[in-house]
Amino acid sequence: MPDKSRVEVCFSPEEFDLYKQEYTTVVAIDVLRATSAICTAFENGAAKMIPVSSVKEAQAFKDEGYLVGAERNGKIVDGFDFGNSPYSYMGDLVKGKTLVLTTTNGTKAINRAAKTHEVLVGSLLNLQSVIDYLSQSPTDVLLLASGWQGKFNLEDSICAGAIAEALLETGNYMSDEDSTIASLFLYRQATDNYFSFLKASSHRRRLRNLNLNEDIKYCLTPNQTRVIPVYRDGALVKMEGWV
Ligand code: 3SL
Repeated sequence: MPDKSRVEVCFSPEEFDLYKQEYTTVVAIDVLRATSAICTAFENGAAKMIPVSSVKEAQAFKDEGYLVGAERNGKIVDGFDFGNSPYSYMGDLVKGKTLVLTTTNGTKAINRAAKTHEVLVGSLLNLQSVIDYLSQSPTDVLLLASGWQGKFNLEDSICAGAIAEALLETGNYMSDEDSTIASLFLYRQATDNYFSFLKASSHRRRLRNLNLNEDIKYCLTPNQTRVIPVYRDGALVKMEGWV
């Protein structure tokens, strides 16, 4: 019988170096809201999305005429086309376009992992699709929560727990890190109602104070798309031959 693949959860990009050697694929997760916005853009026909880590880099793309989203601390950065709301990435505006995005945590997590690994973008929006893909093509996979400014957060860890649970159930995966066990526990507690489970979470509070309740509801509603964004040559594109 072939060896099982490994699935583990990393709670924050700050811990990434402790895990990175052993994995082929990283799934970057930022449920509220970066990876949800990215999945939404591809569902709405975006051609490419360039994740950049700093506002300075984003400004350089803006100066070249790109459509650029920039968010810091939940707010649109002045002078950019949009921020991080998934609702900004719907409709004809994004169709066929190459977009650029910088966010407080999500794009940094993607870029950090992309230097050394194949990176897929996961969220609750494309949860089942990511599970199906990794079930069909088992590989050593690290589920990388973007967290908040280097710290643990609930929503990304719950999404990681949902993916880990489904992959372990296939029998083709194993895990032995406590972070994965903790994510499984959190996911099982939250699965009946993410919205109410996350009521007290710091990021939900932060976004609610910015009147972003509709964004939160949308991002916490699983399986609205089958797209899987994947990082190739400096940009995210829709995974070819999938959906
Ligand atoms: O940190 C991020 O990447 C963002 O998704 C944060 S926020 O949802 O825009 O506050």
